Amino acid sequence: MKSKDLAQLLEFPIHGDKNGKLVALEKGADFPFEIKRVYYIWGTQANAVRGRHAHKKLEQVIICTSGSCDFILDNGNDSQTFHLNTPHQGLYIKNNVWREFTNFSPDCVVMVLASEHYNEEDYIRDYKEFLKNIEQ
Ligand code: T46
Repeated sequence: MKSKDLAQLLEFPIHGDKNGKLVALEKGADFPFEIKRVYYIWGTQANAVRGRHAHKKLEQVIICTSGSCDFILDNGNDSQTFHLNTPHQGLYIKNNVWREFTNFSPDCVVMVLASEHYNEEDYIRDYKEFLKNIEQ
């Protein structure tokens, strides 16, 4: 990972033959944390903008299992856009990174593997508060 990278693109091994492809994710070498929650997002309007928040503690791996979308990440100093368009890659986003995601293809399905249970108190939904938090 380059030092300026705001997230890491994980490449998952593909088990495949002429009958199709399969990716298996297990706790351990292939995966950066113990998965406590899985959720997925679909049926999103092309120009919708989701996210617009950061997390205090939560880490996530984001997989675009179908179609494509863009993740725009911001650490208060730099911004970086990741185009997700394949199920064999996962975008590993640690805590304290502001994220927005948009530019959804009609068939886009985003699956998220999360290190923590859902907790609204872990969200920072105000950008000014996010900047204040990362200065501390
Ligand atoms: C991120 C992107 C990819 C729950 O009840 N449980 C959950 O586990 C989640 C994630 C959400 N919700 C409820 C809370 C809100 O009423 O679903 C609604 C939308 O949630 P949120 O604003 O978190 O959705 P997104 O799509 O803007 O963002 C989510 C994650 O929060 C975020 O960390 O990276 O998906």
